[in-house]
Amino acid sequence: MTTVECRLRAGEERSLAYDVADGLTRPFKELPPKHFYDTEGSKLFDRICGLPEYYPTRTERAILTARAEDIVARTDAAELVELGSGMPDKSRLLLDAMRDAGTLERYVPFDVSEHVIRLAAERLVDDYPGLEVHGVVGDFERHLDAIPPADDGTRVIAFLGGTIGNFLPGSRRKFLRGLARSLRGGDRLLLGTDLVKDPAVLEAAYNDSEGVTAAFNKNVLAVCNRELDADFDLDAFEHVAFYDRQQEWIEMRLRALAPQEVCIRALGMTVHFAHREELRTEISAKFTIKRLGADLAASGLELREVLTDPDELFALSLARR
Ligand code: AVJ
Repeated sequence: MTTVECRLRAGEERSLAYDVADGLTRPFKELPPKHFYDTEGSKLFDRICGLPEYYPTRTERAILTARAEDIVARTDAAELVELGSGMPDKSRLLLDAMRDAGTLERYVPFDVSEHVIRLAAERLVDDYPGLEVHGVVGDFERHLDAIPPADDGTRVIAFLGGTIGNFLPGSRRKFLRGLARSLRGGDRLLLGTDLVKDPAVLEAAYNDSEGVTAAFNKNVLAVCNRELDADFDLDAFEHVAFYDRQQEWIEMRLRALAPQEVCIRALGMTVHFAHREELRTEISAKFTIKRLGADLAASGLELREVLTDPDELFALSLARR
């Protein structure tokens, strides 16, 4: 059985107009990374996930493949809530283990795209007989309260892929506090985080040789052109990605190659870029286990277990209230 609850009205999907008006009038221009993921951007992201330099996706999948059974045995999970689910290829590893353990009852995918949720739900109810799918269409920064109350069984809330790294430290803890509130005693948070490592390895992952990440980064300008009737020239910007060792995060920016005016007609705005001026488009925080534990603790969560790969590139953690 499938239900889909919709917290986003059409058009409001990604609050782009507000974020552009706000972000491009700041003294240091910036746009939040959630606007990367239109149809084209999601395709580019899928390509990034398959790049030789981009280790997080395949490493997380390898950890899940090796440990899903173990995770399920430790949690006895009847229900999997997945934030930013997209197409649930990784969640299948968990759902398989839950089915095999005989505990699987419900899957709650949470995503901004209603289309993606309906498609995923359709396939999953076919593949897992008896599975209840309760989709939530929403923005997990604003609509966590739309997660349905848990049944009797244990619930695992999964936030995979390292997307937690997109939050700045303060809002990261605030977000985790919100998640903590939707966990009861036996429930667990399953969190995927990219780990601090050799800066050369990190920087290569965001400066791939095929230029897919560069295209992904610039695509946010194409999103503005289409959605807000803007006239960004994608060739007038270059992709920049570097590791900030102090902050322990990757920063992606777009650097203007010449001074220019960009007209954003839907907002009645003209934005000036100076020569080499940079627009910040993403931060992607990298974690040490110590800092992860501290972030969780500050948010009312206890780090119970860290699962990692042999090279300690990526971590999957289990935490509880
Ligand atoms: C989806 C946020 C985890 O930060 O590595 C990939 C997005 N940006 N390449 C990341 C991304 C550039 C990705 N997350």
